[in-house]
Amino acid sequence: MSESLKKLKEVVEAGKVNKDAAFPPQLKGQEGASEWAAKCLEEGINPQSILSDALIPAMEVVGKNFSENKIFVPQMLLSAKAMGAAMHHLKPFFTSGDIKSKGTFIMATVKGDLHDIGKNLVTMMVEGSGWTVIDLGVDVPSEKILKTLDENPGAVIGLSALLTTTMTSMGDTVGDIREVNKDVQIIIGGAPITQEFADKIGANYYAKGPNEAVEYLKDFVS
Ligand code: B1M
Repeated sequence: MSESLKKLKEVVEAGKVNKDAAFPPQLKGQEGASEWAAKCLEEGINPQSILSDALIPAMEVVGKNFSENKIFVPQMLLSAKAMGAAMHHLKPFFTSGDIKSKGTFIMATVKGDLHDIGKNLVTMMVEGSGWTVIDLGVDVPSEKILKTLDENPGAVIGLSALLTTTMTSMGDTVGDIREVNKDVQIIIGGAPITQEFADKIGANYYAKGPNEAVEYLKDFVS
């Protein structure tokens, strides 16, 4: 792995957002995720490799450290911020899609869930594949999704959940949507989600990652 990719992974794990960031104190004045991501791109490293070889593995380490009580919520949040700062540089590479929109995709992290990194990745990739994406953000109640669907008939819905507790909320959201609209395509994803769960709650498809979501959407180009 290149030295810059290694450094990027390290600073995301450490929660070092950029050079000016005061945290962590031992890295004061040193370059952070923003600078190292820019450097990786300057060196010609493929944006997909920056994502899958440095950023996603860094968040896996962060999750493991959190589970083992080696770090706590504030550190996890700073790592998420650092990942966001790096993704800011990658976004143009993932969103330079076709000019004519292939359709509308409504994306949300379900009610009660504040995790948005995976959602943002799906948003970027789907947008980059030529869809118009309406990103409703995190902690989104079903009413908001239904209102947006009403304003955008024919749209496909994407839902993300990262917590076992918010899987219930995802089930409720899909139930609320199905009460009003039996036919809308609903794609779900997130670390605890499975196809079995998708079948159980009445979603059409479980996408393991953004690429699976993009592939599935190919069948619904308007
Ligand atoms: Co939270 N958190 N967190 N967290 N967090 C996890 C999820 C956890 C596994 C950590 C752990 O214990 N090991 C654990 C959940 C345990 C469980 O439920 N089984 C956990 C917990 C417990 C919590 C809190 C409850 C902690 C607390 O307060 N005590 C709390 C809950 C807050 C809430 O949501 N109400 C909490 C808070 C936070 C922060 C706010 C500090 C921060 C999020 C900041 C942010 O997102 N802006 C945070 C973080 C960063 C994590 C970890 C470390 C990283 C998540 C992440 O961004 N991963 C996470 C541990 C881990 O995942 N290893 C953890 C990288 C991202 C690219 O992956 O989101 O899985 P992911 O997305 C993937 C796929 O899942 C998929 O594509 C993406 C790319 O491959 N995907 C889709 C996702 N959505 C999709 C939708 C699709 C298709 C694919 O189609 C529609």
